[in-house]
Amino acid sequence: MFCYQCQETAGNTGCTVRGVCGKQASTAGLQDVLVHLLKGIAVFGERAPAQGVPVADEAQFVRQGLFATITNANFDDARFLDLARRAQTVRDTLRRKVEDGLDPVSLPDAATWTGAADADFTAKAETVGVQATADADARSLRELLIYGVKGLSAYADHAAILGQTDPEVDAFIMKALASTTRELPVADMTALVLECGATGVKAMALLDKANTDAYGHPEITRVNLGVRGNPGILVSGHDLKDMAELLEQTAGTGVDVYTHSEMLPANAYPAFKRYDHFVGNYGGSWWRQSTEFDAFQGAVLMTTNCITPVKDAYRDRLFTTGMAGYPGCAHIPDRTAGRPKDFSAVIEKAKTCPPPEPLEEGTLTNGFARNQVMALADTIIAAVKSGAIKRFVVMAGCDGRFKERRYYTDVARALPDDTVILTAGCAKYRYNKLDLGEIGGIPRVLDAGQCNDSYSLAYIALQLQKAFGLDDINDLPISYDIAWYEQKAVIVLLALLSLGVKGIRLGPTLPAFLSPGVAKVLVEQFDIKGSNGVAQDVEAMLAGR
Ligand code: FSO
Ligand code: SF4
Repeated sequence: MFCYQCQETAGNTGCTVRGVCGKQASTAGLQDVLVHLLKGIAVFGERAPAQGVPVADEAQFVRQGLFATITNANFDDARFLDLARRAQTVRDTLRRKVEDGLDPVSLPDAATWTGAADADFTAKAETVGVQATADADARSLRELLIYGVKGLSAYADHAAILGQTDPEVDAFIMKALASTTRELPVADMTALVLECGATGVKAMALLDKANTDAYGHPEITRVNLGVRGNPGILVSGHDLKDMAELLEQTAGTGVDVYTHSEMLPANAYPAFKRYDHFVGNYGGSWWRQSTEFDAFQGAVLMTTNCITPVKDAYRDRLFTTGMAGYPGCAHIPDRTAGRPKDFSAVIEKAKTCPPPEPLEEGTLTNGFARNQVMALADTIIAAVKSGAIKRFVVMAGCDGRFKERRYYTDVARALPDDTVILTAGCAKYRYNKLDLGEIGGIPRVLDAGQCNDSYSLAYIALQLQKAFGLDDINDLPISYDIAWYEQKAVIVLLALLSLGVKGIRLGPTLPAFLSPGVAKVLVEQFDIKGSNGVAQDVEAMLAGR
């Protein structure tokens, strides 16, 4: 196996024996084969619009297939084998619809290779995947594009689940994936990476609309961190529709519902707050789940990533759904014919469990997505004009297991009292429970929600730019100190670059998939930087560097 798609890749070069995330070599191989076949679908999907052939279903399949390969989403070989077989069928059916005028000789292997026995798929993994591209810069740009498209697909899939799709986003996914089957000049590959960022902004805007149309605008909410005496279900991941349906199905059952990790922002949505049995948030960041799921004692529902290797202590009470999966854990099937998912197995399991052990007490203030921040815009703008707020620091992105991530806690502590941290994603768990105080009633940590809600941060920056009458977004008193882990952070980064944001600090390490040549381009064009340590970074950010 060879995988270097996330920040925790072995030795910051690549996982070659088993993933640091727990991914087995067999799973990595099947994921590579699946991505290869999805590229084959894209080769035909790219042609379809010009021939008047609709590809909405195929695009959905591609989005979901890519979503399943995101770090920590799905560890189940059987699911990947099934997805790979279905990918062949989707590809070959689409080919028949668009093959008029197609030169079969010019087709890449991804568009034609067909496996029959399970062993064919396993063997195919040897010849596809990251290392199939020999040139270092071409490989780097291809993978950067693929990881961006994986993140894009995750966001677009969340929006699609709520009924919102954008043919332009889907067309770009097809074009981008198809491009990776061809030898292209570096300039064309770089342009595609930037187009990916611009498409990411569209997808994030679409998801923001989908979430807020369905569940209202997040509002300032004090989220309870304690527990009650009933059995409970702990919901993790990012899928709000799963949350909505589970809340509805648990009402009146005597089972309480709590959020974990990236589901924390669900507490701030009006549509969810009305449920009395929605108690609050339990625990912290995704990587703490091995101890926190143990202590929770009840049923756990993983709606997306991040899953860590499942311990025996809670294996029989952990359920996956959507594109998430883990061998040996029960999976809640998808919706059929517009009917809600059936969470009764999760609820019945919860009823047999003791209530959660308390981990902490008190509350956490949440709900500063774009609408809520804009409601406070006058106060915020006045505070900037008076000098009460000197600088905003965007510390969005992901959290991770490694102790170097203490850097983000230390930066939050070291930032002076006249700075405000804007955050989204699980990166916030490094500092969201510190008492960093307020500035004139505005908390010094404004949490816009999940990484999926990063659009809010871009929106806030663009509105501030307008309010201050600035031509350049980089003239705002905003610094970016972004933490990345997996591929959704890649699309957030590319989206910020496409908006013209320069000088982003990216940590805790720069991606292993950036070749020296590609890293140089990012530094020269966008002034992307790594970290120089807490003191130096804070000083530089306060000086606008
Ligand atoms: Fe975190 Fe995991 Fe949301 Fe990621 S829980 S790391 S960027 O999957 O998706 O922020
Ligand atoms: Fe390694 Fe990350 Fe890939 Fe897992 S997702 S195998 S930790 S690079």
